Amino acid sequence: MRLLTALLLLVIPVAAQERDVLVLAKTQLLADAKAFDVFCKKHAKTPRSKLRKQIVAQLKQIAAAEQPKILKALGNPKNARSLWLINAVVVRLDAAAIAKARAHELVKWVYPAGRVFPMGDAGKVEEVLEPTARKPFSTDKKTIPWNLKMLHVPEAWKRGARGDGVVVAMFDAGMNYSHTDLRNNVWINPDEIANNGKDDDGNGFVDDLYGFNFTAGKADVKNPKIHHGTLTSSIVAGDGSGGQITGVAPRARLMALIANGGPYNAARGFQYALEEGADIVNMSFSIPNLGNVRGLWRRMAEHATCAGLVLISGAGNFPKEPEFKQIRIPEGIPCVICVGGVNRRKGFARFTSQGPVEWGKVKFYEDYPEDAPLIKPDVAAFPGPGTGLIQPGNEGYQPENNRFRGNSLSAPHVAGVCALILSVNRDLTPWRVREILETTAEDLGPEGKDAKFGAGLVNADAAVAAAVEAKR
Ligand SMILES: [Ca+2]
Ligand SMILES: [Ca+2]
Ligand SMILES: [Ca+2]
Repeated sequence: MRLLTALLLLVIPVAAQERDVLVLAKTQLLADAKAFDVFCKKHAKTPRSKLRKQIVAQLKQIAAAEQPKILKALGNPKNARSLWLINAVVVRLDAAAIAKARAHELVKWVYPAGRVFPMGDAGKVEEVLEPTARKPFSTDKKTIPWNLKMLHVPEAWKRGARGDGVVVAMFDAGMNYSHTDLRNNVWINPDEIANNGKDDDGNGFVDDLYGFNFTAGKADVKNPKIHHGTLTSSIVAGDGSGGQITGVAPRARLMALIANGGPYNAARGFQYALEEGADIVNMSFSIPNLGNVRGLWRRMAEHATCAGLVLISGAGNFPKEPEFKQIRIPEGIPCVICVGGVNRRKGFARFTSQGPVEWGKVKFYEDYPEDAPLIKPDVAAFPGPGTGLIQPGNEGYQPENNRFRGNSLSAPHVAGVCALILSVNRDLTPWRVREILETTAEDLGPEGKDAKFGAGLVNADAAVAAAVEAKR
């Protein structure tokens, strides 16, 4: 009897066939596959700060014009959620309603939405950090790990590039913001009062002090079980308070966003980053086998880039996958800076995914076919083992022979270098930042940009010099 009940419970939701879908509307900021490159050319000289304002406003306008009509056509479903990064609504529909939505003239495509986070009690953040006055930056009596030295980071600091004024959003598994070396660099939402159960700044999220956990609908971004985001954050902006400067950009700010679970959560994360003033997003995830859904991710990434976000992701650790399958989403998206892995001897880190990437069969794009693919990665950095890292607890460092390795560690090096670049030239567009990274990198392997090293090992000093030069 008990077994029968269990079976019924399993069967009923399937029979109802309701699922969360993302209904993409017809009108989008970028009309077709070529539109992103056209946009970049058109806005070659537009300051990034102006792009942010202009494009966010334009995206919201596009969403407001079409979505009420689509929702009406769908019978105004309960709990519909609107997105503006892309013009789309997320709704729970049964099979018949999905078919109806697909056929509607204002609907471009219907995608799976992934997990949709609950909005309810957002809980409390464990520690409320008070903004503190900063001491002048100094490397005196501080240790600097080999990986930062090999990327010529200390020379870039000497030029005055330390990440000041730049916010890096970490799309990761959370962050221990209490660590001695991170706490001075945590982004703090200036208009949100912590732990009062209210959305004081009216941005749609209750008590979002350091970012938000979109996956669980929670305010706290600390994750005592998974240390991944704490380690990646320390490579971006560990400030050396405890004696070792692990961060490439020791004066940048870290925004913590937990946005895994699918495209809906990621879209909310991007929107949050755009509205709350993040400049860079470091993405620590890699999703395989998405088929046409790759196009949805590309659309989100292209729109975010148009609005002035620099997007970065590691190449992944899947060298056993077949050609074209090793570099996934989001790092396989043309506008996302994909970071490959180099070992301490400047050789290829063998656990690293290689390009190229194809887009030949992806709905709405159909460029970069297998016989003329996209070269990825774009640049390379150090995935470990043995890079300078903090301990996941509240203080201290990993030993120099630590075994942490993976391209989740190579990407934040580049996110840090991008923060250095933007700290000396804030208004560079994301595509110009990427161009500077590539043209100043140290070419490795076969001559020119290749499918193992991209344009080569990033050189922070040369990149910062080029960013200063670009101002003139
Ligand atoms: Ca809020
Ligand atoms: Ca509050
Ligand atoms: Ca090369």
